[in-house]
Amino acid sequence: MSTVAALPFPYVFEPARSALVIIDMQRDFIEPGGFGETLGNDVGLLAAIVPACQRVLHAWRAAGALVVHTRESHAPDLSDCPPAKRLRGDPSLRIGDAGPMGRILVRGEPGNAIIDALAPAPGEIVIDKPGKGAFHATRLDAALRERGITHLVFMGVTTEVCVQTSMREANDRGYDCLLLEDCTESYFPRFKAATLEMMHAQGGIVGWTAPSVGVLTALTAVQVSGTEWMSSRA
Ligand code: TIU
Repeated sequence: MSTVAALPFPYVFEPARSALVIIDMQRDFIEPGGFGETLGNDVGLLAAIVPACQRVLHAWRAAGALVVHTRESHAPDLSDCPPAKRLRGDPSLRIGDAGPMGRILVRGEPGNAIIDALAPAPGEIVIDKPGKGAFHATRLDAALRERGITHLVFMGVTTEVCVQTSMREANDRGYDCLLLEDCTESYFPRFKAATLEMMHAQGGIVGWTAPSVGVLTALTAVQVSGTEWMSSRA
């Protein structure tokens, strides 16, 4: 068992039963010309968390524990994009329109890729999700249960949209969730702060939050044998 100093109290996890879930670290949200910018956001803020995310990803991989990446994305024919999502608001380009990095939020387009610094490695799970939450209309829950995963450590963007939605979905499904404070970001700093606070309020009503250093320290002592989460792979 590993223990991390966290709010509202220490987070205890077994790396062999835990997954690192990296939410939507895609060019569409982090680089100019993508979905985030079409919504009117300053995407500059988000790139600042990449080094901290990289440190955790490398440590998690070195420990041999499971990594999950998600991408917010839609099929090229937009059959999985509800009109309510495509038509909402007044973006400069809508989902499916051609932008400087290809069609906005469409699977396989350059802008939809995970940024190079956090690119998935062979054997890691990649989930394409049409919604904000990682569990809605995806195989994520089944993939985690097949591998005996009970604890999820979250990183990614944006804190109050896809990260918060995914962590709430996970909490309702019975996972113990930790959000790494320096590995998540919002276009709105006050929304990030409010989200962290509301996650761990009321005795951890949604889960825990902590700086990543505790997880890095805990992982230095860990080597998952490779027979645990991998053993139930199809
Ligand atoms: N707009 C915004 O803050 N986020 C999203 O649309 N998606 C994710 O958070 N990934």
